[in-house]
This record gives sequence, structure tokens and C-alpha cells, in this order.
Amino acid sequence: MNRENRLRGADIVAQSLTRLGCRRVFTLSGNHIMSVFDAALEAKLDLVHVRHEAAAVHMADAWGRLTGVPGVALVTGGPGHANAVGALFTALGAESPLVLLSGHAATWELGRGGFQEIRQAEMAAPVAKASWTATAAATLGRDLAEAFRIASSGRPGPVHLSLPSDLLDEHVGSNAVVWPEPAGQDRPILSDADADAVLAAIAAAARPLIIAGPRLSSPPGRALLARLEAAAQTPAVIVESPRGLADATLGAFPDLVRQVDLVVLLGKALDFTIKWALPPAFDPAVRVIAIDPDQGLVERARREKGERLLVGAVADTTVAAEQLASHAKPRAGTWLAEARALLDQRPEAWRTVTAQTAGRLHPAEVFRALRPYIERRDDTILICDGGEFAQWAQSMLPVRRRLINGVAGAIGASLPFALAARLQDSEAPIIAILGDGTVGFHIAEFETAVRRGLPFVAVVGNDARWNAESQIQLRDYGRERMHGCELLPSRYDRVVEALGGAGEYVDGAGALADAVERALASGKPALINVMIESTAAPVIRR
Ligand SMILES: Cc1ncc(C[n+]2csc(CCOP(=O)(O)OP(=O)(O)O)c2C)c(N)n1
Ligand SMILES: [Mg+2]
Repeated sequence: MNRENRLRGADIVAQSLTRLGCRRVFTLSGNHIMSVFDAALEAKLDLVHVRHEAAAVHMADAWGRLTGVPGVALVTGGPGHANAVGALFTALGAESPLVLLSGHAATWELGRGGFQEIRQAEMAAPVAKASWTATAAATLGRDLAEAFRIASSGRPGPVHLSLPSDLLDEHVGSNAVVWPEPAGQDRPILSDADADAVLAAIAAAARPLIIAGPRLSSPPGRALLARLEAAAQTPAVIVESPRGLADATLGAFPDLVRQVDLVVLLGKALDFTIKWALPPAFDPAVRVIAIDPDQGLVERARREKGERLLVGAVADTTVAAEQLASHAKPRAGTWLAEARALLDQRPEAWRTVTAQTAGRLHPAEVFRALRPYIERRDDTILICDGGEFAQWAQSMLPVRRRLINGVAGAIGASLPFALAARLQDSEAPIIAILGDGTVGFHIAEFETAVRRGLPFVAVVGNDARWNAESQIQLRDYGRERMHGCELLPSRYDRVVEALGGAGEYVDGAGALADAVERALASGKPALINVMIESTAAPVIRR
């Protein structure tokens, strides 16, 4: 067979990606994957080369959340893979479809002390929906198709595939190659009996509540949930934060939850975020319905709740929400209005509160000034990341297109999220909110953003501390035992300027709006370093 009729494993990988609709790969180079870089030339894959493997995974995560199509990260074996794995945790918690491709020691090296040899598939398994190592060059395309299918089906999430370097270098006769087949989506619906039972339970309840998971946090998902809420006249909310019931987005949610007599979990795990629907957060007699694509989660709800689980059904979240929205009958009464009033509740004092310290802003001052910029356009993408400062953003800024670090509660993803969002949407204003501790994780991605021409605005609340953890020390151990969580009031704006972006320094409330205008107008990746007072996350009560 002549060479034209033969393909390298790396070509099979690159061309399979394009056949699966992937045109862009978030990557950090390394020995094991340079053959894929080479093959990307013919396949015309756009390689977005980042500064840390976790950033590549976070970008693939944001891509998956924004498009619903798996984002793809490509990293090298051993340490590159190890760096990437941590970021899978965030995608798993956020149910974000992505595929992590990791280079890997050659099959003939395994068990012999090969270069950067480590059991990669086992390492990624706990933070992935599926994780395996390819075993043949000819079937690499089938492996990829399977990875894409698993990532986006059922409860979406990250999938890992390791690619041994000898398979990538191996030449395969083109007629032996197994190309990926586009997979049909298997989206199980609610049976009529289950749908009727759910709607009857909602109708019979005095104060029902629908809780959705992160799957419905996209704009179409939120619109669908709003339709269900209106049709059933039943409050429907998304719990996607590790702060759970205390997520400041949800206002006085704990006061609402305490009154509820029926919880309908719609693609939402019965887990710590909703305190397992147990007292004292919930009424001891509360009943639960669990609808989820993941049978394991439905079974877990049944184990947890026993007879209090009225219905447990395996169904696609979106399909089930559509079914319920089209058949729901509006309930009479004032419950929805009461519930919405609690969700919309914000302390009156936030309209006027100002900082007590000269040269510092109160977080409420920051977000009062920022709000018009978020509201100016419907397509604005808001990204919230980090500790106490970002909680103020989540409570004070409207939710339309929003990415947060999610149930995993891992800080640091916002800058990679912003870059990926810009690659996905060249027009929308993109504003990322993060703390001064959090900004350190991936500040080097400003270089990537400058190199690739990806403008966005990061607003850093600089209180010179890891305040979320300081607040834990204050609460649990006392003021005199607060230590070890201080930072310097560093000039992150100057770091960004040095990398070629735009920097703004704000130490007075009056200067913020102009700084935002300049940052947006700069057309560059920009960082506004806002000196703030260390302020605990908001607590909202009736
Ligand atoms: C990956 C990861 N590491 C550590 C933590 C613990 N953690 C949560 S918030 C926080 C402090 C964040 O500090 P900063 O970004 O400055 O925000 P602030 O709370 O000061 O507003 C830390 C360390 C975490 N959630 N995730
Ligand atoms: Mg801080």
C-alpha cells in the first residue's frame, strides 16, 4: 500500500474531530501530542494554545455550556494530564459536556517506566462520566464518537480518552479506518402515568416547589423553566451553586423552602446543595419527586426519601420539563406570588450602602454601578467566580446568560470561561466577576487573550485576602484567630497591562463607571482592579 492510502492515528483523531463537528481545540502542547498538532494542519483545526492545562479544560467546559456541544481539550500525557484532571471536577458538577484528550506513553512502554507514564484513565475516572485508553489506531474515530456521545447524553458531563503516542504515530490503511458515525440522541421521555402523577401531586400540594439543576441554566433552559412556572403557577428555580439554598441569586430562598410541602427535582440531584430536603431546612413532612436522566440519582433519592418519594422517573430533563409545561394546569391561590416575592427580596439598604473605609468600595457600590452595563444588552455574558465578592454579584446582577463555577465549588475558572465565551460569541459583552485570590489561578490567560485578540472585561474585587476563608475563621474560631488568609493589595491591572491588555485601577465609587466604559471601549482583554472592603457574602432574610 502506498503512503497516500495510509493515515496516521493522529490524522484519524484530527479528521474524526472535524467529522464530529469540532473545529476548535483548547490545548497545551507536549511530546505525546505533537503528532495531533501536525495533523491539525490538514484537518484545519483551530488550536487555542493556553498557559495551563486546567485552563484548556475550563475553556472546553464553557464551550459545552454555551453551545450544548462538547468542547474539546487536548493535553499531553503524565503531568499535562494531571494538571487537566482537576478542572474536570468543575465540569462534572456543572453537567457540562466536554471531551478531554490526553497524550499518553506508548503502549510498548507501559509498565516499563516509560516517559511520563502514569495510569491516566484511572486518574480521571472519578471526575469523568467515562474514562479510558485507546487500544488501536484504526478505531480512534470510534473512540472519539463514543466519547462525544457519552459526554452529551443523559446527564451531560466530561469524558476522558487517553491516546498512546505509538497509536497516534501508527499508519493505518485508509480502508481499515473506522470513522465516527453521528450518534442519534436517546432522550427518554416521562411516561404518561408518571407525568400525570407529577402534575396531580403539584395540583394537590399547598406549596410546591420545582428545583432544576444546572442543565437548565442556559437561556433556553431558563425560558423553558419560566414557561413551566407560569403554566403550573408553581415556583421553579435553579440550584447550581455550592452555596445551595444560601445562593444569593435566590434571595430569601431559605424562608421559602421551609414552607414547602412538595419538592419536584427536575434534573437536580438530591444532595448537599438542597440539604437532602431534610429538616431543619425543610418541613419534616415534605414530599419529593425525582425526575432525572441518571437512574443512579433517582435510586439514590428513593433510598434517601423512602415513602416520601412520590415519583421517581428516569427522563431527559429538558423533555420532561417540556412535557410538564404543556400539560400543567395553573394552580389557584397566591403561593407563586408569595414565593416570587421571597426570591426577589433584597435588603433596602443595598440601594444606598457605602464603604466605611476611604479608598475602598463596598461590593454593593460595585454592582450598583455595574448593573446598567449588564442590562444594556440581552446577550451580555456574566461570569461569576470566587468567594464573597462574587456572591454580591450573584445577588445584585440580573441572570440571563450566566456562567458560574457551579456545584463543584472550585474557584478559578472565570478567566478561561471568558476567553472561550469570546471565541464562541464575537459580539456579546462579556463581564467576569472574581476575587483577588481567584484571579491568580489563571491570570496568565490574559496573554492568550491578547495573542488571540479576545476582548472581555474582568472586574476583580481586591480586598487583599481570601475572604471566604477568613469569614469561616471569624465565624468558627473568632476574630483573634483569623490568620494565614491575607494577600497583598497587588496591582493585577498592571499585570494585565504588562501582558498587553488594558488595566484600570479603581479606589473610589465615582470612578468605576468611567473605568468600565474605557475597558469596554479598549477592545482589549481588560482587568479592572477595584479596591473593596472585605465584606461577608450577603445573607438575605424575609
Ligand atoms: C479550587 C479551590 N480552591 C480553594 C477553594 C476554597 N475557597 C473558596 S472561596 C476562597 C477565597 C476566594 O478569595 P477571593 O477570590 O479573593 O474572593 P473573596 O472571598 O476574597 O471575595 C477559597 C480559598 C475553592 N473553593 N476552590
Ligand atoms: Mg479577596
